[in-house]
Amino acid sequence: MSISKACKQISTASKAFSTKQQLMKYEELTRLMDNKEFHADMHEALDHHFEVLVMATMSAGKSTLLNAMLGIDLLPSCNEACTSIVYRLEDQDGMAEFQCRAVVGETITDWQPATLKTLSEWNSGGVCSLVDVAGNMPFIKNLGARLVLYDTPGPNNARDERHAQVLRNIMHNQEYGLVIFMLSVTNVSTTDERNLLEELLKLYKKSGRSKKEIIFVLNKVDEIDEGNGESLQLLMSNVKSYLKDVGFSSPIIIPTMAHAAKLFRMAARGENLTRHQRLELSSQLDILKEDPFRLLKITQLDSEIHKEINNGIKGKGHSLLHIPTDINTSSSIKVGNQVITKTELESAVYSTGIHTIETILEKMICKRALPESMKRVSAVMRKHGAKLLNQWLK
Ligand SMILES: Nc1nc2c(ncn2[C@@H]2O[C@H](COP(=O)(O)OP(=O)(O)O)[C@@H](O)[C@H]2O)c(=O)[nH]1
Ligand SMILES: [Mg+2]
Repeated sequence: MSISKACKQISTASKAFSTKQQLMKYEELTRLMDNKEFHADMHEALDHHFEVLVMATMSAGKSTLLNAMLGIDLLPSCNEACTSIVYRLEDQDGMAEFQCRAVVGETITDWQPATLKTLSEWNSGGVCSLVDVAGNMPFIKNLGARLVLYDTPGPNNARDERHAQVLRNIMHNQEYGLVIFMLSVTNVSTTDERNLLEELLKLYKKSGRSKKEIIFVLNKVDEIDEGNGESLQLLMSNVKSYLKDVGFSSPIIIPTMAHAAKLFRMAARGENLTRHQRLELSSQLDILKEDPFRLLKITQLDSEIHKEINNGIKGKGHSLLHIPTDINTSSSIKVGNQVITKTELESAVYSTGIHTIETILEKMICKRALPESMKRVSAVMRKHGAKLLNQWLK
């Protein structure tokens, strides 16, 4: 037989084989689509979470950071011991508004629209132990699992020791993939904080967990007055030495301005800001304009994230604002009497460090939770005899 004839025959045979394979996969697929049990199993397999515990001593800015990620003022925050219960925030892409429900004793209330007022009442009411909040965190993509963030009380409230119990309970009993430990520029290395860090370290050592599953956020860096001889760079290196001294050998430290980030995003959404908030927003914008790369310069990041933030600050990044469609047509936003361009507001958000945290979270979900999700899907395929589709998935 000539070579060209043989090649033709091989090609026809392999086409027939691949058509047969396609057909078999198709049959597997249609069989699964008709199977209700498969649907339920698959739904459960995909219902996978990546849980993140946000912890710190009181007033470091935990609730503010989470509000900045939500883009609205939802979780109660104030300049004293404020959060007294645990808030579980679940990112559900596609939800139009935030919903909440409370665990009261053995019962769970119905879902209802979440507002700062309701959540504050539940926080101070003293009857519920956990509040569930679900909604779309518009700045984080759930690539492989849904992100769940826990806002916790600081353990050092001298007036109410239940705050410490609530934190310890979740810290020791909940399964989580990452801890965001917040430090505040205005209150770093206190005895309470060191005790909490040591407790966390002990827990990680005991359970054999990697310290890479902790990121440190140094918040309130806007409080550093570099014009007045204070140095953010020096503070960062002192904080690094302090964490190393506690036992965290190579800590990842992200400097942030959570409060400013929250205000910028609230302004973009067209939320009503108080006079005080408008003044704060305007002065933060001015300070950031002076040196937008201030935080980026002192943050150790992998080059990809570095590049992305760099571009964002230059106005070339994707939007970090959630602007309602009715005001989205204009290139600027009015805040009181001030007109701010969207580009200006966007690059300011990039400069606050919030996006750095969001990007790290997205990457972690993808790296840690996605392979787990795929394993679960694969197990469902095996259970239902979908051999070909399972191979294809791998
Ligand atoms: N200057 C400044 N204040 C902040 C920042 N983030 C939070 N705060 C303020 O710190 C106080 C405590 O914040 P909160 O979020 O309630 O802290 P939590 O107890 O850790 O949840 C509030 O008055 C916030 O407005 C920030 O980045 N800069
Ligand atoms: Mg709080």
